[in-house]
Amino acid sequence: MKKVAVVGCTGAVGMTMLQLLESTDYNVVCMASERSAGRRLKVRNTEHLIEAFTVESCALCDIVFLCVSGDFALEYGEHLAKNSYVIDNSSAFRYHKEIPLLVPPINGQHYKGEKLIANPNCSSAIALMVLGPLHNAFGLDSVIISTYQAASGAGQPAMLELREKARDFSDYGDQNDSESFTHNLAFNVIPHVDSFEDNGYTREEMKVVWELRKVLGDPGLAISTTAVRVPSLRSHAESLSLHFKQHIQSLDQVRDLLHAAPGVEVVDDPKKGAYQMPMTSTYKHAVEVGRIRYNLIYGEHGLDLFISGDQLLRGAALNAFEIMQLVSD
Ligand code: 2RA
Repeated sequence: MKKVAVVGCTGAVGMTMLQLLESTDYNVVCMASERSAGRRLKVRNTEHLIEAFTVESCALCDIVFLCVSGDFALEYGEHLAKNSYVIDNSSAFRYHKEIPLLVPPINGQHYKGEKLIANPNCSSAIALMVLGPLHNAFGLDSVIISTYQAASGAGQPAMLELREKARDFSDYGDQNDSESFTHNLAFNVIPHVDSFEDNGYTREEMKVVWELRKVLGDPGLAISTTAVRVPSLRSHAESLSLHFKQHIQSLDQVRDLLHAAPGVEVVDDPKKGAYQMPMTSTYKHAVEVGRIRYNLIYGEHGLDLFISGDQLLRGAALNAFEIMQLVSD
């Protein structure tokens, strides 16, 4: 039986990973800081005893999921990968040339057996499920993405804060009263996710640029992004404006192609109110896609679409879980 460690098991992504592992027969070891060691963690029907993280305990595991900070991953990731497969959810290794950044249904075929593997940022992972098949079919020329990102991306305390602020909200007087965001998120949208870079884009926006290029294997792909935090709880939504090298014969061709793509669910009957929303994509394994139309500028060489995917599942833990299945094969 394979032994799997989840390091950072008390965080939102770590707990989602434990839920996914519950349906497997893997022997799961929960690890966290000394502070949490000895506590019991109940995830659905299973109670786990939390152990303190140690390099020695990880070395006894076949696979180690790192759901921890980038600094922690940088300190231990390469060392742990001497004994185990290490799947790192932080951004620490994503942009290293020799370390694979995997979204298994999109670029899993290029995996060459490396022991340290990076899991992408959530908004990239969600977009790539839809962009991959479209790129293969029509050849992407340029991509413009606007994201609508849920509180869960900022962690478990941020989700709690949003719930509390939404319940307690009374007026617009207290805008800066937040511990998890730069401003109060309840009844608000904030065009600021992660820190600002010198080029005026946030690091979250640049992550999407770098990661799409790496996963699609197209370093010159033209991409621009705007990342916005919105008061949804755990599903991101994204607007995609795409320009293709090839002509698209019909929108039904696009719907059929996306319908056949793994991990994608087409929801596209807008006049009947059937489109993708955080409300409907939450807890789903698939990314919802719809509002499929020709782009008004690029005509039959362009598409506009809207997508939504569960940030903790499709955007993080489920992708890491699929990497685990890939390395276990
Ligand atoms: C966020 N992308 O939504 C981050 C989480 N990985 O803040």
